[in-house]
Amino acid sequence: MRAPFIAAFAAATLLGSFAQAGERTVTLAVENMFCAACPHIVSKSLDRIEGVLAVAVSNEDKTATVTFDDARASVGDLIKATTDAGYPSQARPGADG
Ligand SMILES: [Cu+2]
Repeated sequence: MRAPFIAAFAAATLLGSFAQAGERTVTLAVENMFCAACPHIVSKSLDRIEGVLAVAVSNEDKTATVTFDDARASVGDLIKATTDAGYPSQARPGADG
């Protein structure tokens, strides 16, 4: 009777790790944001990426905080999107994790 118990435990553990693996938030330091329209452009460029769940751009801090599904998008994808839109960015030290 031990095997079913172990299988159920393993399944629960697996589900738990899946739930944690998917969603990830990173803060990007964004260059070239000089006017009120810039944050919208940066935000749009990130929103377009498949797997991006939420974007919050701060014109004051010159940052973009992005929540994304790390099975469908990577930090590199985010950086490429803002850079292609004219706003080079990089992951904030220590924020990548
Ligand atoms: Cu602008």
